[in-house]
This record gives sequence, C-alpha cells and structure tokens, in this order.
Amino acid sequence: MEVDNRKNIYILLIIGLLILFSSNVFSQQLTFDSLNTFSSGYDDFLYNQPIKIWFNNDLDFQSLSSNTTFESDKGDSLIMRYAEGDKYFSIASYPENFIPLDKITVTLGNGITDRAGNPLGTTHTLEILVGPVVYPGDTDNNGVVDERDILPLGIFWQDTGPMRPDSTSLIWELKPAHRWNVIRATYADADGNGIVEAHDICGISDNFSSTLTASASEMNNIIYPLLKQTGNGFATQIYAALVDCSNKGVGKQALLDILEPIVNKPEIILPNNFTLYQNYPNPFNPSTTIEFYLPEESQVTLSIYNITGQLVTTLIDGIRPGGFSEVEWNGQDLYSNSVASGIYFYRLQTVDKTYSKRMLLLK
Ligand SMILES: [Ca+2]
Ligand SMILES: [Ca+2]
Repeated sequence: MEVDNRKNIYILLIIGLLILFSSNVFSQQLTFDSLNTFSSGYDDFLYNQPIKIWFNNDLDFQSLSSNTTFESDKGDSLIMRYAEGDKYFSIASYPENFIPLDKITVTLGNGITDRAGNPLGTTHTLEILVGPVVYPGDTDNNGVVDERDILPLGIFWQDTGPMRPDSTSLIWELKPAHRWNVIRATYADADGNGIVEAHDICGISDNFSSTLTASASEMNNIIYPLLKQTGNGFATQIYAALVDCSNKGVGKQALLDILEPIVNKPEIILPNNFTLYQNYPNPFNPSTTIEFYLPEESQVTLSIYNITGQLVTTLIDGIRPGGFSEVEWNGQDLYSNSVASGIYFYRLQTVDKTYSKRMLLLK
C-alpha cells in the first residue's frame, strides 16, 4: 500500500514538471544566435545565396516582420523569407543575386518575440558584406581580358585567400567568391584555388580577347613591376605554366610572345629620361590613369588644365620615388565637381622640365 502511494506521488511529480515545461515557465529569453551559413569562417556572404539569421527559439513571424528592417548600400532589392516553425529567417535579393560587394544592414528590433512570447529584449544591428564575383582571367577586374591582366599576378604573387566554391573552373562566367584581405587579389586568383600562382596564367590565356590593346609604354609598365616584384623567376614560372595551358583562341600565343623576351632576356631597358605616357583609357568617362617614369627621386607637380589654360586640379605636388608612378584622375575639379566633356591637358612639371599631353573626356 505504501509502495503504491509513493508511486502515485512520483507520477504526479512527473506530470507536474511536464506542465511546468509546457507552459514555458522555464523557457529561455529569445536571443539572436548567429549568421549561420554556408560560408562560416569567412567574413562575407556569397552573392548568390541567401543570408540566414538564426535565433535560439522558434520565431513569431508576425512580430518579426513588424520589428525588422533591412537595407542595401548598392541598391539591392531585398526580400525577407521565413517558414513556420523555424529558428531563422532569410534575407535574399530579388530577383536572384545580390550585387557583388554590397553591404546589407539588418536591424533586429527588441520587439521580436518567439512563439511563446519571449521578447528579444535588445536591438541588434548586423552589417553583412556580400562577396565579389570573378570572371576568370580578368585579374584587374576591368571587364576585358588582355595582357594587362598579367600584372596583378605579379603584384599579388603567392598571396593566399579563400578558395572559390567552384575552384579550378576557368569557364568565362561570373564566379561567386569570398573576399581576400586585399580585394584586388581576389580577382588575381584566376583559377580560384586560393593562391596566386603560375597556373592562373591559364585563366588569362583561355579567356583572352582577340585584340592586343596595350601600347609599348604600357608594356613597360606591365613588365617592369613584374620583375621588380618577383624577379625573373616569376616570368619563368608563369611561362612554363602557360606552355601547359589549353590552347583556346589567340590568348596563349599572344601571352607566349609577351613573356618570351622576359624569360630569355631578363634585363629590361628602362627609359633614361623623365617620361610622361598617354593616359588610358582615352577618351575616358569618368576616370583615367596617367603614368610617368622618373629616372630618380624627384620633386614633381602633375596638374590638369582645361582648353583655355585654366587650372582644373592638381593631382600630385611633392616628391616621388624613381621608377614608374601612376595617378588616377576622376574627372573632378578642385572642388570635387565633375567637369564637362572636352579636351583637357595634363602637365608634369619637374624642377627644370615640363611635359604635357592632352586627353578627351567624353560623357
Ligand atoms: Ca582585365
Ligand atoms: Ca590560383
């Protein structure tokens, strides 16, 4: 009899505990958990997948939609998606992909509750970066694959970063990528294997445009920094890798022709004198790059003038090291106003000499 009574007490106790749990007496505060995604370990999101925002409990979606805001820096159309009984909701881009390198800001208001009515309590602001996309071989990310794309291989030679999800494919299509520390290095990894090395030359070779567009002076600007950065070994290695690349179109032969003289004759003949090169692109809109060569460290001024000889802006006024230098002009005057279409002159002034060239801004 006494045993039966004790058994009944235990059963009542268990039922009581079950009631307590089911009425949420012990349920937790709602907390934001993580941006728990496919890309864990990286500080950005791929542009073609939704951003998932996780909590510790199932969400009350009515409270969610009225307490959450989200916006995009680059003009992405954003939509919120959720499903009943989930601990997360998603932010996706409408219609399909985020704009590369966009910043999405999501604010989780303190009025969000879980399905048991527990509030979030504090507000969270999440800034989420979207990753870049890479066209294999366009290592300077200017939309064209040409000999200029060799240069980033030299600049970022042996740099490492996250592999692309579709690593090693060189097919000419947008490839989602994770950002490297230096964003420009992301594009230099043409094959997406996580290191800038000799095989990346094949991305340039496979997707080479049919036109060689760099002038001889620009070639100096491609070759010289390559050697300065890495020595002749760089050229030898990418030349050897290039020999093994597939032979698509004119790219492989064009690149072999460019690299052959470097491999066989490592001494590059540098200009003896101050040299001011033609800007590129030209005509341009809205910005263009001006390059010059100084045989030694020099005091220089580089200014832009309009057709009537009035000063538009000064881009450089100071001491520059010997070697090649470049500066970009964004088509703005001293007061950050965009200037009108027309002919402009750029003038490089050293202590005892002046050089000038003209260029065309075409809007
Ligand atoms: Ca390019
Ligand atoms: Ca690579």
